[in-house]
Amino acid sequence: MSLVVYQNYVHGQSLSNDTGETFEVINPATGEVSYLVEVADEKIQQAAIESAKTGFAIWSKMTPMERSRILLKAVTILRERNDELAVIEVQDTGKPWQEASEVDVVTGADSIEFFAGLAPSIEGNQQQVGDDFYYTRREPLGICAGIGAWNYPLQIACWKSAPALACGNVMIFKPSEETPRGALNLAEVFTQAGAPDGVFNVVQGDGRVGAWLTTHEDIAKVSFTGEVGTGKKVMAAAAGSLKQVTMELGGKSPLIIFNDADVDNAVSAAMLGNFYTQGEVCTNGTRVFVQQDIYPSFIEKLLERTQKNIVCGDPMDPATNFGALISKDHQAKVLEYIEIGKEEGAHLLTGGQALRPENAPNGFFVAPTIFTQCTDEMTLSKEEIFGPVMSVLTFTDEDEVIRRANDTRLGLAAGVFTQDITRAHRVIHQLEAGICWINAYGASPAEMPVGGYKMSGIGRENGSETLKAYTQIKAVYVGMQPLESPF
Ligand code: TXE
Repeated sequence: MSLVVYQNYVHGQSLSNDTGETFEVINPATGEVSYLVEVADEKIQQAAIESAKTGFAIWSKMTPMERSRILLKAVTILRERNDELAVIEVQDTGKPWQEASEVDVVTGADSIEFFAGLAPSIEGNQQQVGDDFYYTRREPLGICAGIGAWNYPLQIACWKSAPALACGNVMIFKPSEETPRGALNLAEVFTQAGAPDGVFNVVQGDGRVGAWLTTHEDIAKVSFTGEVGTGKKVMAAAAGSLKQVTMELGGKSPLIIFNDADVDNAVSAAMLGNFYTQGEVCTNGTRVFVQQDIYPSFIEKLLERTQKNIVCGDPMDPATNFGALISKDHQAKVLEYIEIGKEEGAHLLTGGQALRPENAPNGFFVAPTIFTQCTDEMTLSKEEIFGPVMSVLTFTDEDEVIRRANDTRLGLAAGVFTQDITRAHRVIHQLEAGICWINAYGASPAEMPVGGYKMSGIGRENGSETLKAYTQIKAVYVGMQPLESPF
């Protein structure tokens, strides 16, 4: 049976490339090729830029209310198509249906809804300076590029396009080559909602197409989600044309459990922060610091719930809550980290092996894995693994754990569990991280700005703060008197 071939999305429709070059997309739960996708070649790239210019000329002249109405129509369509779109996220990512049907489309739509609501509130200001005065206008940047990672394909496309389009910009978006379809679906939804052609174009391909987006002169800004190493390349390339950048990068975030924490809650956080989306979440709390006295009960409950409550298998089975890793290569990378952990002396408490569930025998699965007796110097404690591998460390006092938690060039997220409210805030205020939770972990509502400190990122997504990244301020000075001049 011949495979379906998906294309690039330019000017409100699919557009075929000239070279005929395609790449395969694998379903991580079956190991089989799902479909092919045409690469954005020279023709597509040029067409995408011309289309974006045409779209911008119309979209940026619409009123914020008109843009808001179209974005809200897109939200309605996304929510109506929730389940159909969630299935595609499962097939592309290997994540459980349980998650995709509840989180991926919902949180993408939430972000578009949030920024659609803010669009009409964008305003400048005016001040008198004697008889003269000045006023400011917040104007769009123009063409923005979005480059997505593969763990939340549709959500990332929504989170990047929402503020950009709300402010009157247009976007050319490149999804990860591992998960191309979510962005194509979003493009169709924007068109169905009434967005003018060229407002949201989708170009397909790997880092080469991504690199093109970061260097093209007509692109004003790049919003990137991915690894730190790639983020550095993106930022360096963007410097050539002084593009603005938003960087949503990786992390190796601390989750700190104090002696007085509610142990069941703390175990929930550790499992959510390491096994949800089979560990492929950038904000994961993969360094779990447990204070000495609570350690025995914490470990006992953690092991019991990990061995009893995790259902690994066919991600489309509603009972599955733990899916396949994105690719065979990624599965091998995670297994390699597990071997390194053993060699460096960490104690493997549970997991550590590839899995072959009966209902998905050919998928790329790795067992939920917990290492204890970890030290700060171990590779497991220093490098982002981006898989279901939890590193448990112990600590004695508050100052020690804060110092150790901050002892990294990364700074994406952090969590603190304690019933002592002053300690919770005192500690979280000292942690060098941009996305923090107290007695919670992972929640990321559209209202909350998210992004990293240090090497984990630049700028924010979601939250009203993010609007500022998608407009530029023009100041206009108005002379009310004859102009004085010494000449
Ligand atoms: O990243 P990659 P992946 C991070 C997560 C992990 C990574 C996993 O922590 O580190 O993303 O995603 C394109 N110029 N986050 O493996 O390999 C590539 O084609 C331009 C953080 O996808 O960096 C893909 O589309 N683009 C995040 C994208 O970059 C290039 C939440 C990412 O690829 C390129 C989710 C180049 N030279 C995941 N090379 C957060 N902080 O919110 C590759 N690409």
